[in-house]
This record gives sequence, C-alpha cells and structure tokens, in this order.
Amino acid sequence: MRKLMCFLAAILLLFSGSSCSEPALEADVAERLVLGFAQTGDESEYRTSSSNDIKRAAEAANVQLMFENAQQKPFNQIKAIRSFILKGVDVIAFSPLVEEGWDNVLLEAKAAGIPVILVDRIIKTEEEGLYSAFIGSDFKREGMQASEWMVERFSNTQGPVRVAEISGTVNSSPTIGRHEGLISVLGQNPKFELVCSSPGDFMRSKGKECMQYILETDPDFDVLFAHNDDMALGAIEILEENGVAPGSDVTIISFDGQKSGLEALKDGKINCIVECNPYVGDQLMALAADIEAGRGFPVHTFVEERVFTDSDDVATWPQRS
Ligand code: GZL
Repeated sequence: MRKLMCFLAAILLLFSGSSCSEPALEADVAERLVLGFAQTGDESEYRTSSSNDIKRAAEAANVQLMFENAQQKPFNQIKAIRSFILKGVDVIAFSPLVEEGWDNVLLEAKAAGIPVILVDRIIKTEEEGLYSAFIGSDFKREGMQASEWMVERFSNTQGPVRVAEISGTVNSSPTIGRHEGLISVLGQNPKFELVCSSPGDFMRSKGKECMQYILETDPDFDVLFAHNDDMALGAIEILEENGVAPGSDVTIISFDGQKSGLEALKDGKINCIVECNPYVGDQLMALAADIEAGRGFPVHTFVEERVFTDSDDVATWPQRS
C-alpha cells in the first residue's frame, strides 16, 4: 500500500509546485505496512496458536494485517493470494497447505512486485525467486529426533518393534519431512518395522478414524508415530475405548507440544513429543519490514524447538495458553 501512496504523493508534489521539504506530506505517506496472510485452516491447536500469534504480532508491530483462512483447501489459499495482489499489499505471507501447485500464483505476485514469505511450511518449485524468505521448522530433523528417541527407548528390546504411523496432510512438507526422518532412522535400525501408515490430515477427528482402521488391520503394533498431538489425542480416545493403555501398552510419539499434548504427556498417555514452534509472529513482522524496506534479511530461518519426554521435569516445560 505504501508503494501506491508514495506514487500518489510524488504526483501531488510535482503538480503542487510546493517544495520537497514539506514534512507533513511525508508523514502522510508513511503508511503502515500492509501484510496479506493466507492461513491453512483451523485443523489443530498448533494452527490456532499460529493464527493468534500472527494477529498479536501484527498489532504489536502496527502492521495492517489482511488475514484469510483457507479451511484446509489449497485453492482457497490461491484465491486469497490473488486477492492480496489485487489489493496491492506490500508483502504476502502464507503457510502452503501442500508442497506443489503454487508456481502460477507466485509468478503473478512476482510480476506485481509483491514479495512473498513462506511461513511454517515450504514449497517445491522449479522456478527461481518465487518467494523471498522462509521461516519455519526442519521437519525431517523433527522426524529423526522422534525416531532416535524411539531407538533409545527400545534399546533393550530384541525386536521386532512394530511401528504404526498416523501421518498429516498428504503432500504437505511436515508430513513428507517427518516421514522421511522416520524412514531414515528405521533404515539404520532393522529391528523396527513400519507396519502401516494412515493419513489423518493433522485433525483429531481423523486421528480417531485412523486408529479405528489400524486396530482393525494391524492391531499388534508397539509404537504409534503420530504427526501431531491432535491426531495422537484422537487415537488415544480410540485406544482407551478398546481397553489399550496409551503410553504403556503402546508407546506414543507425537509432534507440536501444544497444551493438550503436553497434558497427555504429563498424564503418561504420550511418551515423547517433538516440539513444533508456531510462535513466529514477531519474526515474521520484522522480516516483512526488512524486505519491504530493502534491508538485508535471512532467506531461511529455522525456529528453535526441543523434545519433550516422559522423563522430563515438567517444571522446565513452557506454559501453553
Ligand atoms: C508443522 C505444521 C503442522 C503441525 C500441525 O509446522 O504445519 O500443521 O504439526 C499443523 O499441528 O496442523
């Protein structure tokens, strides 16, 4: 928006004959940065925390935020990005629901001279320069951290150790990365076997459906590797309904570390959670301001994350709202 305001101000100065030293006009032109953000949806506690943090940070940074919720549909994110282009925002940011399918709309943003920041998730593209920066997690590293904890936990077990996976949104970078991390560690530890994998879209309700399916098809698994807390909690409901004690009869590994997940870990129903950090709002606003102002900025920023386990001192855990 500031681009448009600067152009209009220059025209005004040109035809007003007034000197360029008029501070008042410059003050008017110093519009707030306008950021368009296209969120994935409301699929999980992580996502709610992500959306709340972005809105909080925009207000704190005096950024005018245009926020669209795609309700888990990539086409809705594309529509939102197109609307941001039409409105002439200064910067566009979004958490791409899936890795592919963004080239055309990001080429439109590039042609309009609007920089794009990827938040949380990454895209796969052959084109150069479709986005200016990424801030989020290293999902393969998360998957490896969870799997290395599992190898350690079962170090005194002969095997085979049978692993059931409930994965996230198909073709999304966290699902691809976390699965890659699991497979890379299993490849070095042959006593572990991935016996089934079922997609749960990061949603608690679908986590229940997946666990129902797993109990019907591969019931004698030893470990549940769930790609987020919400699906793990849905699976736990089904396990308990079927007389299986989560966290003891079967070992449960999850990702995110939001409030409900940490409570289940404290209650012994989850054994290990690899944190996935949604609190990037302040970094996003600073990044958008640097890019818009033409200052230097990091192209890839990976957020700080830790591993929570059932042997932790819970007093060291963060307070989640
Ligand atoms: C990961 C993020 C994932 C979370 C889920 O950074 O994209 O999406 O792990 C969320 O809880 O729905």
